[in-house]
Amino acid sequence: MTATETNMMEIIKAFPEYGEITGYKPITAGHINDTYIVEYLLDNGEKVRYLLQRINTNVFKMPVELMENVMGVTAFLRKKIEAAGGDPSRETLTVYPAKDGMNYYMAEDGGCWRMYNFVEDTFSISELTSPDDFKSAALSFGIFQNLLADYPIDTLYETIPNFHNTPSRFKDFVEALEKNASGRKNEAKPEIDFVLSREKDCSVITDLLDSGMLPVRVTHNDTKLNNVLFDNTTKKGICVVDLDTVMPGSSLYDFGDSIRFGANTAAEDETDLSKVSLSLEYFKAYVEGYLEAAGKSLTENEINYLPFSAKLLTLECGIRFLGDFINGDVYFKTEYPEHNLVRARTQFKLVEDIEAKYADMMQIVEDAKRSILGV
Ligand code: GN1
Ligand code: MG
Repeated sequence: MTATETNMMEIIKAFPEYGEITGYKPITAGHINDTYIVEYLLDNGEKVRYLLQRINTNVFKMPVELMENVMGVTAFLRKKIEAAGGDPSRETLTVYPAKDGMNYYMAEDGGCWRMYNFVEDTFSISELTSPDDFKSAALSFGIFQNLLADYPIDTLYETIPNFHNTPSRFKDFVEALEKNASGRKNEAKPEIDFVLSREKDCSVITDLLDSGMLPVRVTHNDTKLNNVLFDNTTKKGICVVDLDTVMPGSSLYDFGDSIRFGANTAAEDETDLSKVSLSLEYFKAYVEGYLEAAGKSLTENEINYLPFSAKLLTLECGIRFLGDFINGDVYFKTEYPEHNLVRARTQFKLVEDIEAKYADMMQIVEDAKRSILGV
């Protein structure tokens, strides 16, 4: 059953009624969860909005643990933001429990719902028009990482095991090929070869983590540009959202995924591949913002592997899109039958372009190290 068919009023009323419910509408962003804005009219005539989300339990098989992670992380962030004189109601998400006091509501059809504040007077960006905005996103994600640097990492559940473990993603992909559940394997021969020829790349970051050459950190793991809210007035990034995948990981996952999405000169599902490329200008802006915010706490290896992480996270995402195409579109939301294949193609085109521009990317990191960190 899709969310639109479920009884939305039953779900809305499972949460405290802040006033008269005057309406709700879906937001279509995101490939995983279903999101709605719910509006209430307060007694004093004011209107307030909240964000109601159905957690995709096909993807997040541990919603209870996921919500525990979110509660822990948001409480931790709130304290730090308050201590720094910030406004936690705008600079982090707040979970609003259901009437029964639980931090989620399990609907009769098994749907798992939770409510957040809606951060008013903000906007998100799905396509960049200026490197400054990307630098601002980098500052937000860098600050987010810094704020969580002393979070008790052992208390975090790994809600999706091996989320950015690329060798494990590669293995899943090979299994998908063997099963060929959709029967569409033959439609993607060049793309499949592209993946198989890059198997060696897959284990670079996990090997460094395993050998202790990269530190394990609390990471966001889904650092798409549209997971930062920008303030309408200052136009600066103020709040990092989509905390479902906050887990132990590598800073390189967050950096690489940001570049994969934001420094692509085309949309993730652009069909004209000639438009897909890595913008060195945007890459530079992000490197500078990220090093400005988090550079002092990064190790030399973390900094040196920044360009590689952009390539690997792009490859990994392409592997996941292509794997889902071959599995029959069972994971990501799709709008048309070839959608996952189209997405995989943009990722692989971007990987090729990153490979072509690799020396320039290394140079940009070297220059930023010198100018920002003085090393
Ligand atoms: C999914 O939910 P959304 O759209 O932010 C996915 C990410 C992918 C991204 C690709 C839990 O993120 O890992 O990078 O799509 N999230 C999950 O656009 O799998
Ligand atoms: Mg997400």
